[in-house]
Amino acid sequence: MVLQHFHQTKKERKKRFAVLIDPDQYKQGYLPQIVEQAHIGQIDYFFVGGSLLTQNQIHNCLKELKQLTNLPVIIFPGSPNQIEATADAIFYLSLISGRNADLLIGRHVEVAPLLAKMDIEVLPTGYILIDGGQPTTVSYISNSLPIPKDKPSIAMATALAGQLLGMQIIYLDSGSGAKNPVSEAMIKKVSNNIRLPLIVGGGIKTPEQALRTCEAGADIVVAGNAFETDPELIIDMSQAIHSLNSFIKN
Ligand code: 1GP
Repeated sequence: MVLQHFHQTKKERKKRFAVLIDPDQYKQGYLPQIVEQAHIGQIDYFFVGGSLLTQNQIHNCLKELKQLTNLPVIIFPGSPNQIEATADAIFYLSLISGRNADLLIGRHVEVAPLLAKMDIEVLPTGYILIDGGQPTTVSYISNSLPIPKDKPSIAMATALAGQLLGMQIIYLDSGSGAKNPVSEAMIKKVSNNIRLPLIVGGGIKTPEQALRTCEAGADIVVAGNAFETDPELIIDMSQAIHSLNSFIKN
């Protein structure tokens, strides 16, 4: 079970790495290359999805990915049409940094009966969008205001509210392709105040940034954009993140 693995990660103070695959990048020969690097680098999870998909490839992408790997594949959905039973789990994302009712609860109501019948693990997730220095697809498409990057207290209060509402995971994101990743001060403030597994992503382009993200308190780091031009970076980033695990005593 994915959620159990996330909670165990937090409990044991381990660090995990997820590679995000954008189904719009999917074409013949794309996945084997990414998966090979991911296996060599011993990543922990694949996330699949995007805030706006234009190529109608998520079905084919997930099907091929499941054939290529035994690692957990988790849908990171931008909209209800990204729900597929082929994945192991799906983030049930509530955009708690925004005030767009549709993304707080509306779409969830629409898909709940479908999800309840599907054989897929549903991960109740408080999704918090942080200003990454310029508008991203997710900030535009979600029609919501990201939390200012220099306001860690707002991020902390938002994450705590998510925890009190019973969400099981907090996802801090500056959006795919963001200019700046979430700041260490903000990650620290959030992770010091919650007991839930914390996923952090958006604009992480180097192993050093990934390492700093973990050191600041992220339990799981996610990156995707940077690998579209340089798949081999997956190995270096994964090694940087996992290097911390040897120093962590249970
Ligand atoms: C997006 O956090 C993820 O939700 C990954 O961002 O594609 O910028 O690595 P990048």
